[in-house]
Amino acid sequence: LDQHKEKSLSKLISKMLRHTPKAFGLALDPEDGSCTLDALLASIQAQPRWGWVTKEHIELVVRQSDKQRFEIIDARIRARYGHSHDRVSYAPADPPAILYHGTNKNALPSILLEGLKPMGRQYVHLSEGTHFATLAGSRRGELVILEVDTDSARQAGVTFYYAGNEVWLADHVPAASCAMM
Ligand code: HQG
Repeated sequence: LDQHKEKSLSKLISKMLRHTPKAFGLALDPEDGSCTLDALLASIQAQPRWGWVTKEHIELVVRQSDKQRFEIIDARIRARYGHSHDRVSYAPADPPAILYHGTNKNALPSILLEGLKPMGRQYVHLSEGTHFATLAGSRRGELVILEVDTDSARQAGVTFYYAGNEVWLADHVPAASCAMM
């Protein structure tokens, strides 16, 4: 699988598991957002130009994902994070004292005013280290990394959820809990 095809397949799977499963005839488990690998494979193969995909291709994309976007457990696959509204429920968890959020310079004034909002996704995305935050924030212009003080956010009523592999999620983070690095 060449790199271009691998990336396209990863994007297709992201779309199917995070955003519009129904448009692909895919029913996801309402709790964890998973489906069987077989169901995903059948839905991919049914797409024009994607008939050549095999289960090994999907496993390769899952394994190679720089940000561990997906996970396969017991022949079921799901996106670990990144969903649009109402797709997956996570158990609340205790975060480290500081989490990072990567964003861009243009979004900063609005974030410092109203805090971090999920925008088009189900949750705000945060990470334990700056690597993930850097990748996320570098996508749309000049990178800015924010430090989130999770204790103060929790005192303000924010619940944090762990999505695995250093990624944390929250419904909202007040501006008062965000500081520029
Ligand atoms: C910003 C991708 C204005 C926020 C990434 C971000 C990540 C505000 C953008 C994962 C705001 C939303 C998630 C406010 C937040 N005013 N802008 N009040 N609050 N924002 O893509 O965190 O590669 O929905 O800073 O790399 O960037 O697709 O969220 O810039 O891992 O796997 O609004 O998705 O992963 O953008 O990215 P997004 P995100 P994949």
